[in-house]
Amino acid sequence: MAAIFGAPLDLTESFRAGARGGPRAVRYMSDSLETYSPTLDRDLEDVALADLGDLELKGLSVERAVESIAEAAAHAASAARLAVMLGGEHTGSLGGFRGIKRVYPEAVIIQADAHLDMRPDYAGEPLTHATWLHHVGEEFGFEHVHQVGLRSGDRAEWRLARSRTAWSGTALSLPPSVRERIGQLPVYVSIDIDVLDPAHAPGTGCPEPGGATFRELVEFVYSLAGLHVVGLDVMEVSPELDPANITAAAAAKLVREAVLLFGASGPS
Ligand SMILES: [Mn+2]
Repeated sequence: MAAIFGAPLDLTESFRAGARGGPRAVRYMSDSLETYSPTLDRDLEDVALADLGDLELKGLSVERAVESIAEAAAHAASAARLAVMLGGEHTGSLGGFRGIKRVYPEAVIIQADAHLDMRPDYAGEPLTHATWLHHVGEEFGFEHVHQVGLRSGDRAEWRLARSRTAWSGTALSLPPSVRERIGQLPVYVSIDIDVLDPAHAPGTGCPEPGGATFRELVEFVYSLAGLHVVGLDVMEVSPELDPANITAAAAAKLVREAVLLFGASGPS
């Protein structure tokens, strides 16, 4: 079983806003998808799927909104084998991981992102989509942080990532030794859609050239089969920047494959 909720957070974008429209756009584009995945030979019709709707975050401070997301993520992870969050700006993933930690205290995080998101603050603001992972590190330990697909950050972020995290790499893959250390610990996967090349995901606040194709990203998700993935998010879809909805289509298909891979009962 999988439980999905939307977190249309859009308070701290550093460049272009619009991620509040992400959950709605991803649901809309999911209508064009088949329920059957030929790669996985599984069908959504065989998976119990609960859509818990979108959180009402309007008018909340970023701290209150993140806490509200944490409650929703904990609820979803308690109710289902897989909790899925549709963003919304990436700051919401601090709430997503907090909520997962309440249900699975041993959980680790794997972030797929163009950006390190490890600044201690951004333009004087402590909690933004450029700093949320620093908060994760401070609250839960940087040794629980794994990052892939990286290609943008300032010098201090790279230094912090290289010296303190379990893994921070430019490739969209985890080395076998890192994967072995994760073992069967519960895993939260956080996907910033900007890990994709802007050609594959133009609708996002901070596009960063030199990224992955959709096929490479979905192959990365498939490569996580065998890990105990209990939570997943797809963040930073900003549909107003992408009238063709390429970005939301990519996010919707990623979610379908993840739900079929990690949310189906039986061995995964
Ligand atoms: Mn990013």
